[in-house]
Parts: sequence; C-alpha cells; structure tokens
Amino acid sequence: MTKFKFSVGPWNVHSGADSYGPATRDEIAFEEKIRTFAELGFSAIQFHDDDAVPNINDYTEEEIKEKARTLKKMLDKYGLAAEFVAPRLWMDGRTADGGFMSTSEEDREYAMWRAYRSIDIAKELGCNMVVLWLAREGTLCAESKSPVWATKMLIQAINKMLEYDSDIRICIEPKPNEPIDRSICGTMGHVLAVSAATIDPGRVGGNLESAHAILAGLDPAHEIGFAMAMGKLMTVHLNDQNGIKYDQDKAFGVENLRAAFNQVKVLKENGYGENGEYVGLDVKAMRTTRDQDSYKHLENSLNIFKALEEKADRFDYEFQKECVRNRDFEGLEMYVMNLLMGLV
Ligand code: GLO
Ligand code: MG
Repeated sequence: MTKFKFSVGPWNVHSGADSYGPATRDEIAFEEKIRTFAELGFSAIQFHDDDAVPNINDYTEEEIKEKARTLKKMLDKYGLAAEFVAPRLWMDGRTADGGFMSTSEEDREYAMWRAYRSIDIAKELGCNMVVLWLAREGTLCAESKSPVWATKMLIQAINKMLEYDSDIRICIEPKPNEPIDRSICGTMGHVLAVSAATIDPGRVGGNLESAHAILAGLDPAHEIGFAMAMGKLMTVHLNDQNGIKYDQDKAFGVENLRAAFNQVKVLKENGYGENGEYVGLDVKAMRTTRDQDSYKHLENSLNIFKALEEKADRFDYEFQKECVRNRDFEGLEMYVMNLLMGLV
C-alpha cells in the first residue's frame, strides 16, 4: 500500500491578520517556513505564483523563470518537491471583478498572463500542475454578468492554458462562495462538467477542499469519492469547518472526526497517492495562537490524519458486511463511533 506523502503551502503559516484586525504574530521568513515544513515531515510545497516569485508583476517572463530556478535550488536543499503553482489572481487591483471572467477584456488578458506565468514557474519547479482557486470568479451582483457567458469564459481560459503547454494539468479547486457571492464553479460536479467541456479533459481535474465542500452543504468524503470514481482527483486540501459560515480552514478533523475519518478511509480504500498525489493541507492557525505555536495546527492536522489512518487500517470490513447483510446500520454506526472513541 502506498504511504501517503503530505504537502503544504507557505500561506498555511501566517501572521493572523483578518478583515477585522491586524496581525497577532510576527511574519516568519519564507525560507524558515520551508525548512520547518521539511522538518515536520512534508514532502512537497504548494505555491501561489507570487509565493514563488514575489512581486511577480515587476519582472519579465525570463526573469520570472530565473527566479523560479533559484527557488528550485532552495527546495532541493531541503529535499522538497513542488506540488503545484496557483495564480493568486484575487490580490491584484486588476481582478476586482474576477480574472478569467472579468467584464474587462484587459483584465482578462492580465489574468491569462498570470496563468501562463504560473505554468512557466511550475515547469521550472519540476511539476506539471496548476491549481485554479477561482476566488473572484462569479458575481457580487447577479445581473452584472451572465452565468452562461462566465462559464464559457472559464472553459476558454482553461483551453488556452492547455494549448500553451502540452504537459500541464489544470486542477480546479471548487468553492461555492467567499469572497465571491455566487461562484461559477462551486462543487466537484461543476469541476467535472467544466473538465468535460475542455479540449483535453484528461488534463483537467479537481482539488477537493474539505471546508469548501462543507460550505456547499456537501460531505467532503463523498465529493472525494465522486472525483475518484471519475479519475479526476488530482489533489486534496484537507482541513475542517464548523458549519456553513465564513471559511475557517481549521485543523483537519477538529470539528467533525467522523467526517474526517471517512475522508481518510475513502482515500485509502481507493489507492490515493499511487499516481504520486499528495495529501495536501490547507489549514490556518487561530488568530489567538501565539508565535511559538505557529505550526501547531499543521502538526495537529498531520497527527489526526495519521491516527485516523490507523483507525482505517483497523476497520473491520467483515463486521461491516455482516451489518449490511442484516441491515443493522445502527450497529455499524455504533461500531464506527466506538472505533473513533477508542472503545474497540
Ligand atoms: C481559499 C482557498 C485557498 C487556495 C489556495 C491555493 O479558500 O482554499 O487557500 O487553496 O489559494 O490555490
Ligand atoms: Mg484551498
């Protein structure tokens, strides 16, 4: 059985600032984060384009590639791989109304420039995956753009990326809302439909984030299962979320242990990782967390994942079959609860 490999992005360790208040912790230097991630046992790093090349707008295409090569040397030094590069379109003034489906043609061109640069950086870092978290792709004012047109613009943008590089894989990270009100590609089902409409569906898949599925009122393990059944789960962003409210990115499993167990179980049962996929985390420390505990939410997530892996290994499939035969789902449910409570 494949041993799971874990990945993390530098934004998982941050200073605690939110929309309502300033930072509560000191910024940690980029290389120190990378070194600590390696020490914690991560095998790969997830990047935004401007994590990899800060101030990306200020450089030429060649300069961007050169900077990516320098970063690759740093990753090699710590024995880390790059998992993916994601264009951080939502932070630029030119994407106030979205990127690929902005109502401004000039802004759409800028979004494509960032997507192409993300592909260039990914190639220099030795990976072939671009993640699209479509933060501002949708509407704040429902009548401001047609959802038909917007969906077609997204497909067109992905086609351009597929044409730009014959090896690149595009991995959409669906989210139903936040910061946008109505998103265009809100669930794994949307991702698969968009994938099927592109010029090369084999290279377009999804990144299931637990919290995003919960925000859509869906079960993360089922979303993972759906994508895996279609051979489309390129990566995951495991975390947790307390119900349908603001995006929390809590440590994996801390809100709903049973739902977390089922995510681990579905990944394990279906050979996740056999094609090199990483178990990615996308977690944030609470704002109250002190400097010295800046990595605790990551350690907790890894520990919870590993403990649940052990539970999944011990899962009694014979007993499960017997319960199913007798339609004793009450018995099966209690068995799962006992397993998670450490009573069996
Ligand atoms: C926010 C997303 C975000 C992405 C990241 C990579 O809700 O989860 O953290 O995963 O920007 O694209
Ligand atoms: Mg995410």
